[in-house]
Amino acid sequence: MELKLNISNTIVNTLETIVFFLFVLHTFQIAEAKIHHHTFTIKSKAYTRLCDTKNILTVNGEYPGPALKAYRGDKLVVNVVNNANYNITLHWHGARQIMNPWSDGPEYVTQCPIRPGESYVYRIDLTVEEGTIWWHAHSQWARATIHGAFIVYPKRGSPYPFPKPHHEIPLILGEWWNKKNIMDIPGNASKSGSEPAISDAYTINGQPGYLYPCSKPDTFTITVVPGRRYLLRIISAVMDEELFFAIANHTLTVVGKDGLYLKHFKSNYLMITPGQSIDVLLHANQRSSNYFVAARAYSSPFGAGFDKTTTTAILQYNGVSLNRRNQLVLPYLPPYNRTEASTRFTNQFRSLGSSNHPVKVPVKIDTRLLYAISVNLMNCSDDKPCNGPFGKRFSSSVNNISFVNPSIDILRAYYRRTRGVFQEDFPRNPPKEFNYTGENLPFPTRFGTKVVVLDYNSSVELVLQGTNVLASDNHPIHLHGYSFYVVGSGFGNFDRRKDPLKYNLVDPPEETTVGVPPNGWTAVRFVANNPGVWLLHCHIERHATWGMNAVFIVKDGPTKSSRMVKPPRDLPSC
Ligand SMILES: *[C@@H]1O[C@H](CO)[C@@H](O)[C@H](O)[C@H]1NC(C)=O
Ligand SMILES: *[C@@H]1O[C@H](CO)[C@@H](O)[C@H](O)[C@H]1NC(C)=O
Ligand SMILES: *[C@@H]1O[C@H](CO)[C@@H](O)[C@H](O)[C@H]1NC(C)=O
Ligand SMILES: *[C@@H]1O[C@H](CO)[C@@H](O)[C@H](O)[C@H]1NC(C)=O
Ligand SMILES: *[C@@H]1O[C@H](CO)[C@@H](O)[C@H](O)[C@H]1NC(C)=O
Ligand SMILES: *[C@@H]1O[C@H](CO)[C@@H](O)[C@H](O)[C@H]1NC(C)=O
Ligand SMILES: *[C@@H]1O[C@H](CO)[C@@H](O)[C@H](O)[C@H]1NC(C)=O
Ligand SMILES: *[C@@H]1O[C@H](CO)[C@@H](O)[C@H](O)[C@H]1NC(C)=O
Ligand SMILES: [Cu+2]
Repeated sequence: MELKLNISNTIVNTLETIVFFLFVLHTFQIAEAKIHHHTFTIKSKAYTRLCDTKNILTVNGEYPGPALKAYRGDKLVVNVVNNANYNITLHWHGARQIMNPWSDGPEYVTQCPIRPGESYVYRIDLTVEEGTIWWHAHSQWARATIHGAFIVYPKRGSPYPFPKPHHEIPLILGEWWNKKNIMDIPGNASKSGSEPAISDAYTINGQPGYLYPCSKPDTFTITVVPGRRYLLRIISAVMDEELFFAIANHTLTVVGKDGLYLKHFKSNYLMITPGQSIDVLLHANQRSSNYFVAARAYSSPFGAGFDKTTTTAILQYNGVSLNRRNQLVLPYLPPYNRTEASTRFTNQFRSLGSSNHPVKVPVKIDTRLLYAISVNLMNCSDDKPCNGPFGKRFSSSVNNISFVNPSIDILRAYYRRTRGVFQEDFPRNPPKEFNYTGENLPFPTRFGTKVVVLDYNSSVELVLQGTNVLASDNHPIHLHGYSFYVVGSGFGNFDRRKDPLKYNLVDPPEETTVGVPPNGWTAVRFVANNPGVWLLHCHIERHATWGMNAVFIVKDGPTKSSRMVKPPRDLPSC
């Protein structure tokens, strides 16, 4: 914010005026939202991890990328300049982009990619978001290294709904592939039909950590003063796995998720899916020492390969040197496949429901959707070999449709009424009812670019039904343009008669990325009051790459303030 106060030079010297000036400055800061301008330059830069030096895509040469910080009510203008050799788009994960899908980012859904040498200006208006969200690339697998924290403080002058922390520390969880160009991974996998390369390490703020000789000296360290409370803003930018996360000897107090507050609860560990952010308070109330912060996979599908490594950071009490190495002990983390531990953790989420953060769960539903989500296998063709299980190729689907990117973005085609880019007949229920969690289910799926069109203000209940096609898995489903209330969740097939009786309509958590339990279901509700084209997808990158995506078109409302804004002039073309 630029302060344009016309105070003449002649009076500045008196104390009174200075006091007056400070007063004005102070009230201005409370009253006025700020517009933040940033330039993000995408470029390739050499980084060394696990003793391997290679070029990765970065924003402004940083990995993880720069943190954005703003207050609720502020606006951001981010000029993204693509100086890399790949098509890129950016997504502001958890930002609602009210009436402005043009800045949302998923390639071929809301925009054509920013090509090498070109640029595009994203505009983000923070109206309801508050807490930790993040930003990341939404094109190919560029998200692996192009990502960063996006911190939204309460409105200027408003407090947190918890004791003010002494300090805040973003912890970005990531994934690292040694000796591989990450951007080649999906293409190689598609060529063979097999699963994408498994990573070599997970990372905390870019470092695999203390258990790796080549990362050890650079292990991320959180330094704390005994007795103080710290706000850890934990973001999972991981590509392909849910993680369990814990800090040795410390109990964590969970206070928020996905940029929305939760009723506080204590836990010794977290389960965080790709796409989620979880805010926790850490009380430095243990013996002055060094403690491991650690994370490793929660992988539920039977027989699937995954990265079994552990990433670490160090929690260091002020002044305690690290050479007393024998004191470093790993925290307890549940076994890799312990779904029970995941469920026990996530079942504790509840909306805060304070006057500043009211619960507004839709109770009268007029649009009911049931989406079955599956990992499938396909037959091969001459140009598409089959090196997947049973001599087939991997694919994945929502209601038996494996999403195919169109050649121009759906938003532009919708706005300009261009025909032939997408069809409006995406099935609102699985085309065939079957025992979704049964054994020996058929694998095939079909391809398409289909959408569900929702009337403005529809009151939607969407049930996400996990299936046991090929293998069940926890699928973190993310909806763009909205947050939703998670009103229910369970194992087995969703029962339309019995399960709604057990819904939480009082204080269900509001989220933007929800983990649908393996062989289970999750019911979410939202009011379709944000017109535009919005992607719904699994945040496990390989599943999205295989087609686990769906799209909503939400029609404009009747008034000027309920209509999508016009496309910006610099919108990239295909
Ligand atoms: C992709 O395949 C090529 C050719 O087989 C290989 O040289 C390269 O290492 C692979 N890259 C990745 C990321 O798997
Ligand atoms: C951490 O907890 C373990 C197990 O309860 C205990 O043995 C150890 O002494 C604790 N470490 C510190 C530094 O207090
Ligand atoms: C988890 O893994 C253990 C050890 O591999 C195995 O014995 C157990 O059956 C698995 N549990 C589930 C639920 O898959
Ligand atoms: C896929 O291959 C199987 C085995 O060869 C065959 O029975 C089936 O008809 C094929 N399906 C399609 C859709 O081509
Ligand atoms: C679905 O299959 C599972 C696993 O075989 C079985 O336990 C369950 O009873 C079946 N449900 C129905 C409704 O048939
Ligand atoms: C999915 O579509 C394929 C191809 O049309 C079909 O063979 C299969 O039976 C369908 N599966 C389900 C569960 O609807
Ligand atoms: C949309 O719903 C809200 C809340 O129920 C209501 O205030 C508003 O008038 C509705 N708008 C339209 C166009 O129906
Ligand atoms: C980059 O995007 C343009 C526009 O959609 C497209 O024509 C081109 O094929 C893309 N390039 C790559 C390497 O995907
Ligand atoms: Cu998935």
